[in-house]
Amino acid sequence: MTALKNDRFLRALLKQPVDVTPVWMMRQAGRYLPEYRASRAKAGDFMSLCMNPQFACEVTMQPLDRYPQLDAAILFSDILTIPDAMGQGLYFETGEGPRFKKVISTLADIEALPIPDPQKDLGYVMDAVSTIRRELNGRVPLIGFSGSPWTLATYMVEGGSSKDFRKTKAMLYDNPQAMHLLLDKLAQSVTSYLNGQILAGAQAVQIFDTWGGNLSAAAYQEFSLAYMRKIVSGLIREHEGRKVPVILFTKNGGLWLESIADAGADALGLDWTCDIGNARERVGHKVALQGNMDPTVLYAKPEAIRAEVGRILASYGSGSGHVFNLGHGITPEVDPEHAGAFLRAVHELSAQYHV
Ligand code: 1CP
Repeated sequence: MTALKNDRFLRALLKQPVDVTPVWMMRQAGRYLPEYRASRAKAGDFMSLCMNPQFACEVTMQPLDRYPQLDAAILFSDILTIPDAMGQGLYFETGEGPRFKKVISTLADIEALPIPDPQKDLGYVMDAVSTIRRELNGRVPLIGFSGSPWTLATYMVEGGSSKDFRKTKAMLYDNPQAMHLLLDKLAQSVTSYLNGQILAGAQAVQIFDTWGGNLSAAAYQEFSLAYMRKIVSGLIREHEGRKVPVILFTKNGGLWLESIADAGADALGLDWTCDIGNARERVGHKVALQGNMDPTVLYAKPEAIRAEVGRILASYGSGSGHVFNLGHGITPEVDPEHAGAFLRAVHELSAQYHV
């Protein structure tokens, strides 16, 4: 394997010294980039991009080619590959988001769900990881990812996106045993899926718990965090002679950072609702932090973006343990020039904190 030419992302996750604060953007390959829209048109649709390792590799590389400041690549795929491999039939209605042909609603549905085998059932993802690693040739580390069991369960039970998670929460409170069985199967599936990605070449992994912050404090512990803790304890933590850092991102999880920091991961992703300096005081002795600029700041002018980057860097303060990112994914309407201004500002303004 080629040695990494830029490893400041991995170093910051392990709180080792860096020259500048590393940066990447959630959803950095996506619809805000004209080159992504062209690739998607060529492939036909979104799932064809994901399922063809050459296309997945092409779109993963697009933001890196455009922005030399990016310190990490993220596998181009989706969290919903797991429910698809469990037989739910994922499809995307143009402009409507994800949908499933088969929805999970009863205990019998859950009992019938298979645990996907990463090689046999999700081989296209493993192939994408190894293809991207080869293409990266040590340029920056590659991040693998999965959804959290709770976040995946919401899509599986609702049949797609939801505003209120009506069916999923009714199942949680009416039939907690069924929900636990579903989450347990998902935790097993996610563990072997992420381990498969690590063996195929992912150098760090992130678990996206996009909807965990929608639970009550008690339900979050029991139905989301417990399963992420289980996954973390089953992950391969060292590969190719290097640590493989694990990042947990619970959107709207700011109230629970202390308990998330105890789940065994190396780093926590923060959305923009918490102050990163305060988060560092609370959990910075245990974990590194990733985040946390409001993605809508990218609609403002480059000077305002730069000021906000400066404010977040100052709030975190000196020393390693911070990976700069947005607090959630970049949105399709953002001007790519503004994303560039954001990335440049992180490197330019952060050197002073690493002397
Ligand atoms: O081209 C298109 O129209 C599809 C848009 C799109 C893209 C670019 C979807 C559909 N997924 C993706 C890629 C994707 N999804 C990545 C790629 C890597 C990168 O960051 O560049 C990642 C990490 C995801 C993860 C993902 N998918 C999450 C968790 C992160 C988050 O944003 O909260 C979730 C919730 C999904 C589900 C999903 N897939 C696609 C959409 C539009 C959604 C969200 C639907 C909803 O809001 O409920």
